[in-house]
Amino acid sequence: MEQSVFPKYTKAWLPYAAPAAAPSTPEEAARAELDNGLAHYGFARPVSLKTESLGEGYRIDASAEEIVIYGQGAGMLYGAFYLLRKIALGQEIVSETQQPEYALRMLNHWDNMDGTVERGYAGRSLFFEGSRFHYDPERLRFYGRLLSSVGINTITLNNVNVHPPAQHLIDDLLPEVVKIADLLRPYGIRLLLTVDFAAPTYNGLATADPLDETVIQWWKDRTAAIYQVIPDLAGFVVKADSEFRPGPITYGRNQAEGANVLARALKPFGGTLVWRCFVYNCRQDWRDQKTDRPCAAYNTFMPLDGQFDDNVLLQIKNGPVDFQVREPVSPLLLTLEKSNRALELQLAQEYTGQQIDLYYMQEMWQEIFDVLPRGNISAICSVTNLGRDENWAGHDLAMANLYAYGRLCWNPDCLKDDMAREWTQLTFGRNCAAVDEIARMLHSSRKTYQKYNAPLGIGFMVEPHVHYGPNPEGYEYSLWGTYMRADRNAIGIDRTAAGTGFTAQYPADLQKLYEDKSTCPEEMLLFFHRVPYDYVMEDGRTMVQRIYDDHFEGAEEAQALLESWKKLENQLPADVFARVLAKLEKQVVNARNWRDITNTYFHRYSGAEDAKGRVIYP
Ligand code: GCV
Repeated sequence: MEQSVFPKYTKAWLPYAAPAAAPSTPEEAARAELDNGLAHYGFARPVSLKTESLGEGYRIDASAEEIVIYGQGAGMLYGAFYLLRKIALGQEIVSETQQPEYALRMLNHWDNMDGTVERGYAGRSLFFEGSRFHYDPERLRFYGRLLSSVGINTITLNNVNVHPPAQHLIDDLLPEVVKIADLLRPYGIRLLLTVDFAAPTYNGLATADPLDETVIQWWKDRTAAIYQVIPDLAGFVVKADSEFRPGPITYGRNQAEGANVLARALKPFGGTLVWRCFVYNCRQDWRDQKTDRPCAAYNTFMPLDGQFDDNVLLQIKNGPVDFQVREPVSPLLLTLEKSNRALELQLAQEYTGQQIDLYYMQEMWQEIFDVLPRGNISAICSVTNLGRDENWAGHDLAMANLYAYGRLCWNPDCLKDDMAREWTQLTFGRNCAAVDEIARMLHSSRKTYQKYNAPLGIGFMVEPHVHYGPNPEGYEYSLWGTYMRADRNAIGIDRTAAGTGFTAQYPADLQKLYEDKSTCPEEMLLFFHRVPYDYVMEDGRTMVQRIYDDHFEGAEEAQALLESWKKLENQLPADVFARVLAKLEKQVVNARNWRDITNTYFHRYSGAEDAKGRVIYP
């Protein structure tokens, strides 16, 4: 493998030198990180590492001149990274013990073996090219360091849509997977393999029916063979019966019957079966007013609550539709009681600006945790935003999302702190003059994007397939169940008891809140209700005037982000400055397009003039 074919890459938030030699254990990695990190930050006190079994946690004793980090395996490495972070941020070092909130802190790559990344906006795959493994081992070690430094401990390599030849990652291509597992193990990172539910049929069986004895045996044998070579495999991930993927329904079985067969094959080895709940009818007819896509996951999985084995983890997208700019929390996350649940987020900015537009996610996650009782989920997962681009995430500032995500998985309490500021200080230096401004830009970015994007909880007003750029009716007459049904009087779908009944899926307090237009949070008004253009909002504006105002303001704020950035030219490395500048210039154009197309669209339907007389194109 020629190194020269691989691009260089930035050090992201780990500015000190990477260890010269590849560590073979997390303890070795911890020592190497400390040696380089302490020297880089000029930290004078001695630091030692001592073994103590604390699971993945660690204990810091700072009571004497010598600081001692106690831990074992990955726990020791997490302790070393934690201490280095505190030093980098200039925080007081105190004696304390830390444990992660969730055992599985996962990152899902949607990488294909041809080198493309589904919904990837940061270049080609870090792992694959030309239908084979193709990677820079040094870069993957750096990737391991980045993930470990924020506590992410589990990854999938390949897309949940398993495209050939990735179905062979569990058999013929397994020796190559083993190499990646070996490379990342010293960073405390375990692999999950994304498998195709129909895998037995690619291996000579006539069916993948989960109740067929030969199929059951096939999964057991294959799983045992995999654990022979990757004994610490975290388990499998499956996208079943979703967007044309095979699953138990294909064979007349239900989701629990399908999941349990794979879970039982994993059970003897302590593996987890991560089963995605993104199941809905993707062949809907827009003329059908009864089927309502947000209802789908709950309708499929709630009746099966209690039927999944204890090593099945149901992975549920944060919203009931599909990672839209603004959605309520998925009711399934709040109502399942007898099944293990994982929250699925999307760092990849599929609908949130594709790593061209700035969109910082901390506040969005905070809103989820505001309604999700602690303990309701036992794991967190996110679709990654990484690729082979020099700056890892395509947009330099999008790395703040990965950083905050890792910190969130370790402990959601971090959302109360300013993760944007922390990331900026670690990346550009604690005393960098741009810190305040960059943190401010990050925090304002989500509101700005929402203002110029689809209004008040409506989704899918985007270019079909690519999902970037405005196209109000791009998905209006499609098969995907993504309608808003605007006409000359109103916009939105009534999802209350009088409409599709979706609100009934929520616990009573939220049901009550969403059911009534006057209590429904305005940002989600058009998600839950069909609302006339002249509906009067809390502040006295009509709904359509609010849409116009938001879109004018959003485009202005995008322009202001660009102007803010221009002032930072001399405070940042020239390459970072130039890359982000180019992104913000594109964002300004994008925001104007959203403003003009959205405003014109609703103006044409409603006939309502803008109260402020601004330009809305006829
Ligand atoms: C991996 C959305 C995306 C698809 C993705 C799917 C999923 O529909 O557009 O690209 O497929 O979600 O989460 O499985």
